[in-house]
Amino acid sequence: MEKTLILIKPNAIQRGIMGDIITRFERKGLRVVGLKMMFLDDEILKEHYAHLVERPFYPYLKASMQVGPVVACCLEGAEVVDTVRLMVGATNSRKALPGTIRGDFSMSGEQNVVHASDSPENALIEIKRFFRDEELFDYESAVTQFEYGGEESLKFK
Ligand code: IDP
Ligand code: MG
Repeated sequence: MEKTLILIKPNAIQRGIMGDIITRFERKGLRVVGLKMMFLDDEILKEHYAHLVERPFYPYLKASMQVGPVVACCLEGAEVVDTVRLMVGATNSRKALPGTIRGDFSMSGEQNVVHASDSPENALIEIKRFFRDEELFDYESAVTQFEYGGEESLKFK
């Protein structure tokens, strides 16, 4: 099944809401297949935010991502990239709809608690950026038959 990459940002860890964020994804029925805490160095951040390094706010973004550790999380599910982007909400948390993670947990456009991959292509690249193969776990779930219909189980293998 499709996978996506989440980063729980340092601001969320400092504020003590990483558990709430992971719980949202678990409750939705997404499977956690990789999870680790790490510090991000200059190199990985430059790569991860390559589309933003020239923007005036990049130094602030960089500092905010290095002020403490992040938790990297790989989630699996049918069409999970799009589903998670919907759950996360708009980049500017003040515009993110109530019910989304940013809409419920943040007031900032920068300190917006989570990163989520924006396309299946980028998800593959980002998962490789943050996880080695042996850090991802392929395991059976006892409840898959209650999470997806029979036709979906065949379609989204
Ligand atoms: P996304 O996280 O919703 O995919 P991107 O445009 O990829 O949004 O931006 C990456 C991150 O850079 C955002 O999550 C946010 O932390 C920060 N960022 C984006 N735009 C701004 C801005 O205009 N001011 C300050 N920080 C920004
Ligand atoms: Mg982005």
